[in-house]
Amino acid sequence: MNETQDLRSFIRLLESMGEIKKIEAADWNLEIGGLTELLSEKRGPALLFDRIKDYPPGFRVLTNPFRTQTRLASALGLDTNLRGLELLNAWRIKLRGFEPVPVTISEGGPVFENTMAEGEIDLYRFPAPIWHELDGGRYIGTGCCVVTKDPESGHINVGTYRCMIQGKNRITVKMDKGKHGRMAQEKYHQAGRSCPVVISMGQDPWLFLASASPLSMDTCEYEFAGWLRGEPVQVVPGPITGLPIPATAEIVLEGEIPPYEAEDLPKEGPFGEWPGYYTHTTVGEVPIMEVERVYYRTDPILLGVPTLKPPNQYLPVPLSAASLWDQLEKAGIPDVKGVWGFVYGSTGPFTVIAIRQRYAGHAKQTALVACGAKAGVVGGKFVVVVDDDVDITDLQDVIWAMATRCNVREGVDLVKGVWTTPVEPAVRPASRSLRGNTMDRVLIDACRPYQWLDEFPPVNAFPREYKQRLERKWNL
Ligand SMILES: Cc1cc2nc3c(=O)[nH]c(=O)nc-3n(C[C@H](O)[C@H](O)[C@H](O)COP(=O)(O)O)c2cc1C
Ligand SMILES: [Mn+2]
Repeated sequence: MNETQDLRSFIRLLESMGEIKKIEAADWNLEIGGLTELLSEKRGPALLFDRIKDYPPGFRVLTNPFRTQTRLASALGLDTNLRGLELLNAWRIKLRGFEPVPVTISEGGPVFENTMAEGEIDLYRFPAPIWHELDGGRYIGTGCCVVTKDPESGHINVGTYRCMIQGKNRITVKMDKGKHGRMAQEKYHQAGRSCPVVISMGQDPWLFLASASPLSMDTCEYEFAGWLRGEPVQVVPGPITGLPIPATAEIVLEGEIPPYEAEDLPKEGPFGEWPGYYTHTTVGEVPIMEVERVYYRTDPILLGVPTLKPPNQYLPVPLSAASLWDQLEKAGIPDVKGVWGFVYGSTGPFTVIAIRQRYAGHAKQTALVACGAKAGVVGGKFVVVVDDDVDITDLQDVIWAMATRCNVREGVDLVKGVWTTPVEPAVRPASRSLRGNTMDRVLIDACRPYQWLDEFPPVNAFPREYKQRLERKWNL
């Protein structure tokens, strides 16, 4: 690779593919968010906003970077003609070959072209949008990468957690409990120390994908990004924290999260979240970062990846379904032919799994494992298991299978009290607990009953191959 692989080279690639549109003079207050949602609905091009109202030309925002399967496949280094389950499966197979690619350390980089030092810091100098109508503030961090270091092991973690501007030099960083960055932060605070943090607000797409992916605790997202893009990520030790800063990032904040009491923390949210609601607004819960330095490239580009109401989502295929597929196989479920999700900020809320049934109880076993497996648990509610003649990426086909093959009394189960996400809308506000909440699961076996499979009525549709022959014969 001759060219630096940064956000700018990705934008040039999108230009050469005809997959990006420039928009001038939009307002950071709702218009950028509205246009992002509209073009996401249309599965349109990526959007590069320039000459944003109230801001100097060159201070830009990029949104919808991966909204089409062509763009996503290209970023994942896969065949850009792959679609649906084939694209998901190609990603799953590629993931098996993951080998960490360590970072290289350089002395400087474009990110240091401009600096705001203490006293000069003003986060409002960047065109952070109000993304959705009821948002409680300006979210500068949506397509962001939060870098932390475990004080015991020295392990570096990079995670995407939403960040709201709370003042010229203060932002809340919503690392939910159990997330890797949060666990590192808690260790510093238990020792009475501040947690050093670096946040990149615009960076190459591979680092963002790594940062937003559910990787294991011992995987460093920088090393995953290096593998994904085929060359090491270049980092520069942060002048204040020593934490690795991506050399070609667009905007980077460096500072710390001091130990806090609940009364020190402001209101966070509301924010239009991935299930499609403004659910999780809190006061006194979300950690706050004191920003001590800001570094940015000349004409910086903020990467905006706002969560949107389903079926809009920043990815055109539910990539996390690949992890659930693997976890089912690791749990010993044979003949899983595909996994898909329909409310896929995560696979959980409505998961569909196709199997080739091999024995009595196979379908129930699949549903039980899926509702507890790590990759299926977040926001989980419905797990549907179907035979592999059903196209699980087509909701009509899934509903047809549920409506016709499910023998309701035998095929539907309720599992109570499973782990869930803080953004679950169906937990009453007064019942929300700081210790987290649970949600029940409905397991739906929509497979033809294995015990009398041979007696089940045949499907009333011509085979696809026959119809393809007809198409060719009559040139249809
Ligand atoms: C656009 C976007 C926003 C996200 N916002 C949050 C958030 O505010 N809090 C959170 O805990 N996870 C959020 N996530 C999910 C995390 O990025 C994801 O769980 C990731 O694996 C976290 O990294 P970690 O496993 O190293 O903790 C978001 C993901 C995306 C794509
Ligand atoms: Mn991690």
